[in-house]
Amino acid sequence: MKKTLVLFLSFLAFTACNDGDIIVTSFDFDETNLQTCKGASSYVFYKINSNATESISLRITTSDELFLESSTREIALDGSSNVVNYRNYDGEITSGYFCSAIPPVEPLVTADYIGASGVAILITETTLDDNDGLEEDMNSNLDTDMDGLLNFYDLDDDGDNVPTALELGDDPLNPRDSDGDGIADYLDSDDDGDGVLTRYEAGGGLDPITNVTDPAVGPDYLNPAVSTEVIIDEYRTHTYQLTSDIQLSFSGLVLTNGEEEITLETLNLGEQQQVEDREITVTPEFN
Ligand SMILES: [Ca+2]
Ligand SMILES: [Ca+2]
Ligand SMILES: [Ca+2]
Ligand SMILES: [Ca+2]
Repeated sequence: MKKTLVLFLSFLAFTACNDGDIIVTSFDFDETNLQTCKGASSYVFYKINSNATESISLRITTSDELFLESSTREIALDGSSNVVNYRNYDGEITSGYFCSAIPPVEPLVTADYIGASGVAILITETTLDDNDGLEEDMNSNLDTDMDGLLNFYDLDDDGDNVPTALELGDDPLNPRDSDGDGIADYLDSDDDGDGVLTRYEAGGGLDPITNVTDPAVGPDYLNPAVSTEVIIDEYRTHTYQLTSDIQLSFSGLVLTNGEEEITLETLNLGEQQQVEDREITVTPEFN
């Protein structure tokens, strides 16, 4: 006889009956961290409970990058390419159990509930940061130099090939304005106001800072007395930091193990911070 147990929001404990045997599982994953392994064409999200003899895992088969931009994905479980396993073991397991290509033979799986129906909800929140010293609004679409990198992750906001971090001066709240025209250097394409773009005061290179005619004054782009123009319509290489956090939950998850069936209306596996944390390097096209 098939028995169905429906749990609402509470997963601290449940029991399932099977021909007189009482199977007690803690289903206690609240205290443990969500972890992730990424393979060539799959991801595994898993939690190992505190005594390391139970796990719940989700394997998704996809070659998509799931962590490079903010998104909410609903992934239908099908029992094969996208599948949940809730397992008990006869000994402790470690993250290597999920992250190695060939699972270890020990410990043994003593119970394996397979989740072949329901929906996994994966929320990715991605942050991009140019670390340029400015507090910048991540919701702003401002792209001052129109190079395709929005200001909040563009390390050279005005596209003059002088990094913003080197144009702010000592106080980012009162950024330097060398020519006093009311436009701060980091947003001013002609910093010394001599009529020649800063980008064109680099002696034909990509670094205006090192092009110095008069060492007593400094670089030509900050010396209004020198206005030698060499047209250079190229940007230097940009880098920014990409960081992603994820949240994983399930809706309508049905776990089956032979005749036993457990239905979880919702199951929240919590979050993992910085599942992705990498530096992106890009050289913007000049338009
Ligand atoms: Ca930009
Ligand atoms: Ca700049
Ligand atoms: Ca200015
Ligand atoms: Ca200039």
